[in-house]
Amino acid sequence: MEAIEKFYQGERLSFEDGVALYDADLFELGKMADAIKQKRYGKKVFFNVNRHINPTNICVDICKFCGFSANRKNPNPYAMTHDEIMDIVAQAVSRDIKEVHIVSAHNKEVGLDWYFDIFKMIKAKYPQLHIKALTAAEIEFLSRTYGMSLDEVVDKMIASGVDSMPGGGAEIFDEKVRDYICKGKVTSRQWLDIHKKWHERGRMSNATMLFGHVESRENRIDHMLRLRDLQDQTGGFNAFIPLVYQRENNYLKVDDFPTGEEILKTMAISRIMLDNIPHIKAYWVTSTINLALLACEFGADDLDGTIERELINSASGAKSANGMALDNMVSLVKNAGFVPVERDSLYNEIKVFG
Ligand code: V47
Repeated sequence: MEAIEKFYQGERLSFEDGVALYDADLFELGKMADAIKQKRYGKKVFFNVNRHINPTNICVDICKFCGFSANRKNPNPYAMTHDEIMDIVAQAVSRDIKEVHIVSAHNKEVGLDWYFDIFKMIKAKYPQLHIKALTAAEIEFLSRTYGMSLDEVVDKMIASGVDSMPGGGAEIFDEKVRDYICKGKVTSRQWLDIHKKWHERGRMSNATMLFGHVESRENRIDHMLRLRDLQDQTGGFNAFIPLVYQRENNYLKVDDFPTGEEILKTMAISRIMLDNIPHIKAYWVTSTINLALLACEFGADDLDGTIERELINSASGAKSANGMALDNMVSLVKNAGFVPVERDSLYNEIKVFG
């Protein structure tokens, strides 16, 4: 196959090459992706000791795939107080977490300061803690709701103590699919523009892709290439995270779900196509830990983290609500034949579990 020959000649692959790779043998793709991974990181598999916090599920936007936001199917609206959030952070800090990952729904009732005071309070009390918070979708919502420019919101994040941006809200960039699954929220162009603004301020972020629903293979490659183009300009993405679609409690009905083979191919192809993004995260929450560990033989090098509590993907069926204990994470990674490495949010190594 021409795409494979180009790969071994060290050439950058095109859109057509990326689509063609899906017809290659899974193990051939695995060999290619693993070669990249091993050259960069050997047998290391990274993870973070972190706490995910989802402070509210009340949302003005409607995404068909979302089982988290309060709606007719899921009528349990909540918005945490700052005291409740600080209690969660205090308990997590006592367990030596290094990062809080804070993602909310688009809640008009709580006010602008409710969002930013969360970060200010955490940073004031725990300056050493890395705050990864506000997806591009939340940033666009705040800009739209409070008449602020995207630049103003981004500057306010930095002034409030946010260190890096998570990759959520990217879904699928193809405008037709995006209109079908999440019309009305951040557009693809805005998503990329917001990350560009963030990178231009010297900050790092991640990028996700929600796959395994109504999108095509072509849509996935197009998504990856839009990210690769931005990364060529800014170098600000740390990790690419393919999120496997979870199907429960939502309004996006899908007949065919991706097989394990399709998921692993997507992981491997993302490692091959995204030659300029350092890390590929196999997010165990949406792929299951077993498949995530297997994905580490197909180009992935990172598992996200211990998480402690997760509400967005588990609302749609992922078995991740209570996170994973550190010991468990370490022994699973070791048993799979890898070297577990605890990292910080910017991928500096904290501890190698030899
Ligand atoms: O933006 C929502 C996705 C994302 C479903 O940056 C769903 O390190 C699957 O972005 N099935 C939030 N996915 C999670 C996220 C994330 C997770 C881990 C690490 C990082 C990072 C970012 O979850 C949303 C949306 O794309 N999502 N519903 C669903 N039914």
